[in-house]
Amino acid sequence: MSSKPATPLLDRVNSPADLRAFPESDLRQIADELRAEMIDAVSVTGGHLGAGLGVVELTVALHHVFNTPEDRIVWDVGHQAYPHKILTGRRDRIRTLRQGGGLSGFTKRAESEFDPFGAAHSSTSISAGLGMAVARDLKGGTNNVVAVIGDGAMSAGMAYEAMNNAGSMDSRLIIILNDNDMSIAPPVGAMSAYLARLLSGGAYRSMRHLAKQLAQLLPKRLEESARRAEEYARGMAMGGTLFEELGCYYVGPIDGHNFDHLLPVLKNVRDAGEGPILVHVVTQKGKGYAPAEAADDKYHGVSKFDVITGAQAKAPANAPSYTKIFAQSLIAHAERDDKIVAITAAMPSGTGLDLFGDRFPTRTFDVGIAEQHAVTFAAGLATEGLKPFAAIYSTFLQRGYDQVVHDVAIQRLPVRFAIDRAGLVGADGPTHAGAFDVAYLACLPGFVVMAAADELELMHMVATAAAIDDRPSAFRYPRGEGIGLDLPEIGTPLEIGRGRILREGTKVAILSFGTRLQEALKAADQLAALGLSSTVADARFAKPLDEELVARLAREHEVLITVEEGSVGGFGSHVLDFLARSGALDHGLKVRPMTLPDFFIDHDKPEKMYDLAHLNAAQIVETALMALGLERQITDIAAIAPQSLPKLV
Ligand SMILES: Cc1ncc(C[n+]2csc(CCOP(=O)(O)OP(=O)(O)O)c2C)c(N)n1
Repeated sequence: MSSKPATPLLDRVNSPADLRAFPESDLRQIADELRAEMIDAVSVTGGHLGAGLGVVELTVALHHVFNTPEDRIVWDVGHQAYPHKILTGRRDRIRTLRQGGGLSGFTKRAESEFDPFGAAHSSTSISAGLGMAVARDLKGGTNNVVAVIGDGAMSAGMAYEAMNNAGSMDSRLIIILNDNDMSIAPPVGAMSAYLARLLSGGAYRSMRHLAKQLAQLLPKRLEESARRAEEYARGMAMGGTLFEELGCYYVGPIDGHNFDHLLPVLKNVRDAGEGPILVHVVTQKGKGYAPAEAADDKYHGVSKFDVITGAQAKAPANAPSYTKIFAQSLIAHAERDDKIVAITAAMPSGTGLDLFGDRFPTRTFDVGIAEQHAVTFAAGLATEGLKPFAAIYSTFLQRGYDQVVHDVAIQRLPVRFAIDRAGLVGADGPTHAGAFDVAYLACLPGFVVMAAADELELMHMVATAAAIDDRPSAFRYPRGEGIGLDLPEIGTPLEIGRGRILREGTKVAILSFGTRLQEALKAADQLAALGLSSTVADARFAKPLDEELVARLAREHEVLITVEEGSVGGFGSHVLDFLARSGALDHGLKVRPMTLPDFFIDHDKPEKMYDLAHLNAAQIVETALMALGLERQITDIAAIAPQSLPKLV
């Protein structure tokens, strides 16, 4: 017997209000269509897939039960919000995800009224949700606030700070703990083990059968509920003591893919009384797409892929990534020095420390999404004579800043910070850009701050950091591949605070800090074609600054341009500070710092972002010409074929 294909329903959902008009019996079909739509969209854009697949039913149920956008749904991290975006009026743009001018890969206030809070860094949802709930109470409102947080995000201290605070307040806040037993890598730590115990306690199995009855048993209004019913509901849940001790009413665990379980429980907590309620929902990351379910990382983040086979289109790499070179380099040093240990905050594969961990399992520490702890933990290791390398993305290290200052810098402890994803990062956009690390580290007394200009330099900087054992050090390197250099087996320590000159000239000095060096060299070629002789130097260190080099460049050139992939307050600011203090600016030197601009650059292709940031060779040339007062020729130059460029001087 052949069954007729069902008429598509998702096409009739342009907003959650449309979804709420459907009977509950249609939600299964809508969820199936939503899942297929998301898979298809991400197959053409790439992006975060596994997390969204796991919350398809939860997303549909939330928008069906809650009156969004008046009721607020705060998605933690926001990388699982693609199904939410499709249901909230953004389906027509879903294939622009993470593309220039298109939808963000995370929740974003500017994008939709259904995104009440922007996210991307984890574990903020309960704090933000509590703020919204308290604001509602002060304003006399009645709307609901729902924070959806993953088990991985629950490894961060901030989540507990928020629960601790919420537990002592009467504000009505619903926290959905989306427990898929995965972070990006398998989750680590005692919380993960605790959640697993809640599931294995037998409660989950009985709950599956009793979910409907449970809905009736859950307290309608906690303060009015019959004590017996409440006790029964709590007894059935048989756990959650930790959350209860923190002051949250614990409900669960329930099956997050089953509407018969989800809907009655969500309706019930919606109608419950005061205080925070935590609903423990069990889901499967990658659910409903076989290749994702089968993959180790559950397709957390994917490039474009073939929907039928799941095969991802990986761009052919010209050279190994900086991340891999860092990892291999660190392994090479650790082979020779058994004091070297490595720390990651839930990013073993992103930082390359999975490779280090394969080689040195007992010397590798994944502390969970806990950058603050990672930094102080590393400081503790250093006090005992170990040589910790904390490999943390620039953007995530922001979260551990007080620990960097107070626990590392003030005590002058030799913690080595391997700062990956320094600079612009492309599709992940401004939340993930590594823009501020030079500014926030090079201002700290005693710190050594380096930036690698290429992969060989990175190897030397790993060696340098390994050798620095009397103070903190940091070296930054970007996302992506190196420039394809032949590499030695191991790097050589650099002289601390010494830069290098790559090309000698007379008129313009370009002093680069980091991987924009290649653009600086190209700019020098273009300037040479215009008859302008330039020097190109690689500073290597923002701190200690190579003052001798800077003074010489200032003395011997008419224009000094600094170039870096970081914010104002970073390398260029230190150069300017030195020049001003030393009097080098008193004699007509033209200094032009080139930094990231004073606005957040939206996600796009890296080339376009650099263009917008004015950090390409052409813009270095333009800056030099403007400084020399030759800007009138700029438009002429653009119009002329490079081979017939006129000599300007
Ligand atoms: C402060 C911070 N550190 C690291 C990350 C990188 N990161 C993004 S998602 C993720 C795992 C989140 O796991 P979970 O909360 O369980 O969500 P799931 O992807 O499993 O749905 C990590 C570590 C981040 N977003 N923010």
